[in-house]
Amino acid sequence: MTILLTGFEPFAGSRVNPSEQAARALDGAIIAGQEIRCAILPVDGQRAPQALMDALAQHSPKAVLCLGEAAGRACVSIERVAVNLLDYRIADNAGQQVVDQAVIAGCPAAYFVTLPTRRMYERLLAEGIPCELSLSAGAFLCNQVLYALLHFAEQDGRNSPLGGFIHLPSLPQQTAERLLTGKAAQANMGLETSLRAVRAALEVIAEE
Ligand code: PCA
Repeated sequence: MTILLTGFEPFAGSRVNPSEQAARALDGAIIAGQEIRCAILPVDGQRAPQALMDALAQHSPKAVLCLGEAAGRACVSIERVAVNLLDYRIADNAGQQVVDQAVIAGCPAAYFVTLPTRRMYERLLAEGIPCELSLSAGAFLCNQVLYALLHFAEQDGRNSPLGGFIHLPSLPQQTAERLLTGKAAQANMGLETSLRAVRAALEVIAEE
C-alpha cells in the first residue's frame, strides 16, 4: 500500500518550508510495511488542487497525509476539519488574494478528516513531541488542499483515500531570518522533531 505525503513550496517571502523538507526527506521510506511517496504542491490556489489530483492519479494511495507550515504555531497541529472557504490573509505565490469564496461552490460547508487524528495525537505526545488537535487549518492553501482532498475521497461513495493534514511550526532558521530583518520572534521547531512527528503519524496511519 502506498501513502502519499505532500508538502508545500516556500511562500510569504520565505526561502524554505518545513513541510517541503519533511515530505522530501521521507520520500521512498518504508514505514510499517507501507511505501511513502511524496509530492510538493505549489502555493497557488489555481494550481494546487490539480497538482494534488495528479499525485493521486500517479500513486493511487490508500491514505494521504498533507503537510503545511503554520507560522507562529508552537506545536505540531493535527487538523480535524476542512471548511469550504477561501479567505486568504496574504496573496498566494501567483499574487492572488482570494476572499470570501467557496473552495468548491455548492459543496458541503465542511468535511472531517478521515485519518485517525486522536490516535496520531496520542502517539506523538507519547513520543514526547508537542502537538495539538486543531479545529482550523485556516482559510488559505492548506485548508483548500485538504478540502479538495476530502471532497475527492467522498465522491461516488468511494470513501477513499483516507485523508488528513498536519501543520508544522516554522523552522529555527526562519525565525532567525525574521530577527535579522527586524521582525518579531516566532515559535519554531527543528526539522528533526518535525520529522519524528510526521514519521510517528505515518506509523499510526500505516498500522490502520
Ligand atoms: N502553509 C500555508 C500554505 C502553504 C503552507 O505551507 C497554509 O497554512 O495555508
